[in-house]
Amino acid sequence: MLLCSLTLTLILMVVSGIMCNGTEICIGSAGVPGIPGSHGLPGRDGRDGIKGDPGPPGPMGPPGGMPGLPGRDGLTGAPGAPGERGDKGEPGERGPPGLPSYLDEKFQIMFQDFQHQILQSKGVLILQGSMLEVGEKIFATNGQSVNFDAIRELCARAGGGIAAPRSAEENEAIASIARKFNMYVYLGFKEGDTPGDFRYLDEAPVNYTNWYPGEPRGRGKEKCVEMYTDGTWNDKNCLQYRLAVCEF
Ligand code: MAN
Ligand code: CA
Repeated sequence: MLLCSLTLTLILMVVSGIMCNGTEICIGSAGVPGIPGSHGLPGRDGRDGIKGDPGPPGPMGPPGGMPGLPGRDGLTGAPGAPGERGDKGEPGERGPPGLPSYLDEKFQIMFQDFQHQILQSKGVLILQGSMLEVGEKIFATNGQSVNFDAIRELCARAGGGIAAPRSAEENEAIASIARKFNMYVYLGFKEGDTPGDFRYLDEAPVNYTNWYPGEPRGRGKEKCVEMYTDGTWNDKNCLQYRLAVCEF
């Protein structure tokens, strides 16, 4: 039996290419790989994975479901049109008395500034030759020649009136403007219902005249008065173009 198993070991060693020396230490070459074993049993379930992304929305359900809950409030609407103007409120209580203007430093500075600006403007206009100062009065022209009504309007818009001389001095000032522009000037007079009854535009009778010899001779048909460049006057129709000279 022992002999039999030794022999078998020896045969197996030789067949599998194992060479041994006398002290039973063997050096063999690798054997032929065996045939693959059969599949094992399925393993145990692994641990749960991480949560996946939400899926796409599903298709719309069939009609006839229950009405949903009311939606959230909409956005705030555009502001409405402004309301009507309210009634004027009661006047407030009277404030404490202010300083007299001559003591109020701010007022003084503002006043001096106004004065300075007015003098500057006056200086520019006088230098331009479009303005003349006679006593309390200022005569000025813009160089335009238009009819009598247009001059009245133009002067009123400027805050004055059409030039109406009340003295020889004022008359000469207007005449010098007429000469400078080489144009006749309509004066601030109008004839009343009685021919030859010329009046200031406020109906007051004229207190100074400088008619050209023989004038007025329009016998009620020439309702306006023009000034020649020598300063004398002529009654004339009101529709000529004459230099606009205003007084302030
Ligand atoms: C024209 C007009 C009149 C004026 C005479 C003077 O006819 O200007 O107003 O009186 O000339 O000759
Ligand atoms: Ca005349």
